Amino acid sequence: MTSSTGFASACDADYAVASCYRSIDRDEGMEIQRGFFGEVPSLPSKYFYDRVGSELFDAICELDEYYPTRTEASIMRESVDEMVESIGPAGRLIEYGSGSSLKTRLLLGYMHADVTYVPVDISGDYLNQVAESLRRDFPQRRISPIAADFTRPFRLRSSTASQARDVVYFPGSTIGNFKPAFAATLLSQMRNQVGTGGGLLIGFDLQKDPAVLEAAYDDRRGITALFNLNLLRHLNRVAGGDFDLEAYRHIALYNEQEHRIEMHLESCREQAVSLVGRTRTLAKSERILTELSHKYTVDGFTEMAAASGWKREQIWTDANEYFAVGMFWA
Ligand code: AVI
Repeated sequence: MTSSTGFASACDADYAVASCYRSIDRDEGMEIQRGFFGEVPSLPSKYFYDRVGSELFDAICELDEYYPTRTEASIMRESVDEMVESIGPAGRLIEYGSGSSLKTRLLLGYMHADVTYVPVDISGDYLNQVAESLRRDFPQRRISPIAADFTRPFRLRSSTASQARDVVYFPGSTIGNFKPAFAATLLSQMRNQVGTGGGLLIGFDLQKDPAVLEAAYDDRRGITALFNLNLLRHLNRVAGGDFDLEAYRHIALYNEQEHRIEMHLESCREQAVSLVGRTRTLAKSERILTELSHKYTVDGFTEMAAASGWKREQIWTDANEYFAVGMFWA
């Protein structure tokens, strides 16, 4: 295992076996440092997703309280015909942060046989495994994975099908995990990638009763708490941290002004913590911000998309109006 920062030397010896993810690079080390040693300590949410964190996230998706996954799945099942018709004969379906590509299987089953599926994910090994399994299950489809961190600009190969358009698929309300200014940057990046005439099929979570939201991010079984704490364990392994996992408490609160869930880890005592080669002291009850999850209105999201060059074509929601899937054109 190599690292340009030398943080890897502080990792557990079993890292290579225990995680299918790579170690951090210099930019990531700087990003961690800026957040954790800033005035209000924060940690990048992407470190939730090592192997244990991905399994915990799968468990979250099954929780009674966590409505987004099943609600989006039901919207997709209900309206997949309309979505596929609206997409038309796309040349490529490009999925940002494809992970297990589970949600895409439904779409792929219905889409035109000539479509090329381009899953984009940071975890190259996992991406290739998923691509192999998709090739077995959809032998007529071309599967063309790209290992990339979609939060940074990356290059798509140029399309071989000159007539057909490219469509970005971004399900799961992951867009909500970015501050609106960065969400708008990502939407512009997608718009530039597909060019004029390209499309965007995107899932986003809607504003609702704060009690429903807080329960979704602070479930009775404590799975979300484990998911939150696992971020510290992951950073202990890849960024030379020495967080004591017993000394933090999971907090999830809805910020009504900013329309977002904020997840924190609250320090149960005063303690010194080392990370990326530096040390800071956390006071008793001081909180580390670990995740934001923005909730939109359909009009608010449409406005943000319009400012990034997207015109709304259609929005599908569930009966409670908890979640939305939108089709937009460039
Ligand atoms: C991945 N993302 C859309 C989830 C969300 O709802 O914001 C992450 C999550 N965090 C806690 N529970 C789920």
